[in-house]
Amino acid sequence: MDASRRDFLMTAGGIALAGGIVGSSVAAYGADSVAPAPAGTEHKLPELPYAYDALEPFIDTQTMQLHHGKHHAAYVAGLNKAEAELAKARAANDFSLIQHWSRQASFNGGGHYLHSLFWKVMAPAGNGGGGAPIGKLADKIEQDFGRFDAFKAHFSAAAKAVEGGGWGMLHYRPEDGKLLVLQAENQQKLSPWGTVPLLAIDVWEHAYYLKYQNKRADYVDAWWNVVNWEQVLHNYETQAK
Ligand code: MN3
Repeated sequence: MDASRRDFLMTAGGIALAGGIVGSSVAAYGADSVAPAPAGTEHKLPELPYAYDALEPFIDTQTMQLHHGKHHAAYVAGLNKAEAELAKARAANDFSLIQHWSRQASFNGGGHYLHSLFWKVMAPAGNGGGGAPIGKLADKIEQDFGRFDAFKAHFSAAAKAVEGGGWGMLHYRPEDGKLLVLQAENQQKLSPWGTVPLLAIDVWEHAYYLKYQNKRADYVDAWWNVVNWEQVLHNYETQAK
């Protein structure tokens, strides 16, 4: 549809709506305007960069299987569903469920994004995982947090204190080039605009309960053994140019 035709239909629809004579979206827009929605992005579950048992003993195999194969997969499916429903809503000009699908897109989109980051910032202990920050990131952490131990204590405390399901995170803020320790509740709440996650730990119970039960603090403390600092450095260098 060209722009003038679309403008005409939008105007006609607007007039019809204003006049209160619209029985359906088809009536407002004309039957020929209810076209299939443009194809959206098909989000896919990324493969783990290691085997399910690679993070043992700190993160157990069954937790990894369920977390990646079931939980993350469900966020991907939920995001695809939400975006498809929003496209359908536009095509039909029926926004009666806009609140629901907007929330679903945010929640599942946040889940897909953060889990994709989470898998990448971990590696088998002693084989890419553990140790301390390296390179420019090590310098930057000292600059912004005083020393690595202070950063680690801050990050761990934030992760342990998240209320309900959520995340402990390190973000980079391009505006002033600062690193920030933040929390996220669920998959998407409490993070400010304009900052980029570099490192994240999932502290939803599904991330640790099989092995650690209610002892989230033990899981957070153990998790440092599998942090892939090479990847976190890469994430930082990608953002801080
Ligand atoms: Mn999770």
